[in-house]
Amino acid sequence: QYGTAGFRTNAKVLDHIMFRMGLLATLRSKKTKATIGVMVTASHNPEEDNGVKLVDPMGEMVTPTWEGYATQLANAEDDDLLMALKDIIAKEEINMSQEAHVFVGRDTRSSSASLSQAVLEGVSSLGGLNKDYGLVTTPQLHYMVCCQNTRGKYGEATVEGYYKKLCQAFIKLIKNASNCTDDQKHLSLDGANGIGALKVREMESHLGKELQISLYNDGSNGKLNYQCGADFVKVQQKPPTGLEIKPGERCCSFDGDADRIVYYYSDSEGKFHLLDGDKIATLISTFIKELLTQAGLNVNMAVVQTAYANGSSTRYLEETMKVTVKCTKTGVKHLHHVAQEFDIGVYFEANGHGTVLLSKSVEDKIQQLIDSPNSDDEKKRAALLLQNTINVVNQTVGDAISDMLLIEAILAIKGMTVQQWDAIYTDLPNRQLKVKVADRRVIDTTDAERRALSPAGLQDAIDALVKKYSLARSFVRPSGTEDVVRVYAEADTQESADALAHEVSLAVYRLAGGVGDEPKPLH
Ligand code: G16
Repeated sequence: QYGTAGFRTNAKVLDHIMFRMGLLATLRSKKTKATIGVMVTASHNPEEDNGVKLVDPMGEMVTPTWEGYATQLANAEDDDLLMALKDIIAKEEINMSQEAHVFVGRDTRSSSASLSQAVLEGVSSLGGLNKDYGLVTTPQLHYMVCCQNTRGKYGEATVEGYYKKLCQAFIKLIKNASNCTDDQKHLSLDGANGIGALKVREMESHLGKELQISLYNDGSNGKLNYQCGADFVKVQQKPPTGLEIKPGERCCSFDGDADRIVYYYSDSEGKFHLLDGDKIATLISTFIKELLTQAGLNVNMAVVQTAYANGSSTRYLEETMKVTVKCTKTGVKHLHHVAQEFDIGVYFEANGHGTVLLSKSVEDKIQQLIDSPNSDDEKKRAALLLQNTINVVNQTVGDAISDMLLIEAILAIKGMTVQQWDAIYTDLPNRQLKVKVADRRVIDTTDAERRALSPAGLQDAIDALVKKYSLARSFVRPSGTEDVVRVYAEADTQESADALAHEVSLAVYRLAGGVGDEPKPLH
């Protein structure tokens, strides 16, 4: 099934899927009369896995109907492939004489080169024209597709153009940071031994001395995502191996295809502090809201989260910041669409995957303020800051590089340390676990994945367990990228969150057909 972010499984069985996604991207291009993207990556999954994500014309994820076609094509027997293609062509009334253009990119996995070759062959066998971008981050490919289809209005469809746009905006933003010391300009970055590390190296010369990055896990000797990267740091709640973490110093981790980022530091007692997607959303939305007030702009803004959002973050956003908060199913494709309903939508998954969307009308209002001779200095300054914020953001999809630049600029402008950022609110202790079951599709959920409809008795069991703890919450959902069921629990203490997560894992194991050994307690 075309899952949370495309197809993902062991790289050895993906050849035919890749070829077929080349075919499908070509049909999608003919249908939309626009360039389509195909990214070969399994992002946060282990090195042995691979996968593929399709990118629609504006740089967003492919639509649900076409996800369905992707699933049909992937599952067709060889002999039925032609029929499956003809079926899509008929249903979508595709003009096969229409030209097709497909951009292809890949991550650093050893399997990615040959798998992307299979995509390219799929494209050319339906007469499509392709451009192979080679090694790029997933968000860079999304960006390039959008630039191409907006005829350069969003930027230049090259990696160099991407660096120039983002870094120029970052440098303009950082000029507003008075008294920023060299120490504050320093950041330690864990590149997950993946594509993000390569691309940060490439970008560095565009940053001048405005951001000094010490790069760890740059792929020169470690294994991709192994005990490092954003997913490891978020789920394990500990620093990655291979990164020297000095007390008080700001650090961040990218994931395997650089579409997620999390920050962290260790305090003087050596305690690890994580600043995840929820803290990032809070920082960015606070900054934007303050600028909107200074600029005198009244626009509707929302923060979009998933069930994984820490209860404290939702409470802070709603009660203290008085911002609208929406909750969707996991997967940025869901968050993106809800964020589009607002003038400004800040969307982040707790795992650090997210971005900011600003409507055309907000962009126009900001431009009017900049151009108007009647705007006072404060309004003009705020409008310029908002404009550069827009330019540093990759609005097509969550982007670790773009998010990092925006976060660094905000901290510098606000003169805020990572500790002060962390202190905005205190996370409720939480735990995430995985349970292996025979068929994860037996779990069906509702209410943005916060409640389980099946198997019978599971939700009642979770409700009863949650009642035993204070400030507790727990849910389970089948992963869309790995063959596991994910379990999330939060409570007033780490011991309670851990115990609850374990008890819920046991309920999943017993009621949903667990395989292997029963989950063991964490302590
Ligand atoms: C992908 C999606 C994310 C999602 C994550 C985990 O991330 O793009 O939106 O949160 O998978 O999904 P699941 O819990 O269904 O496995 P990535 O970074 O791996 O592409």
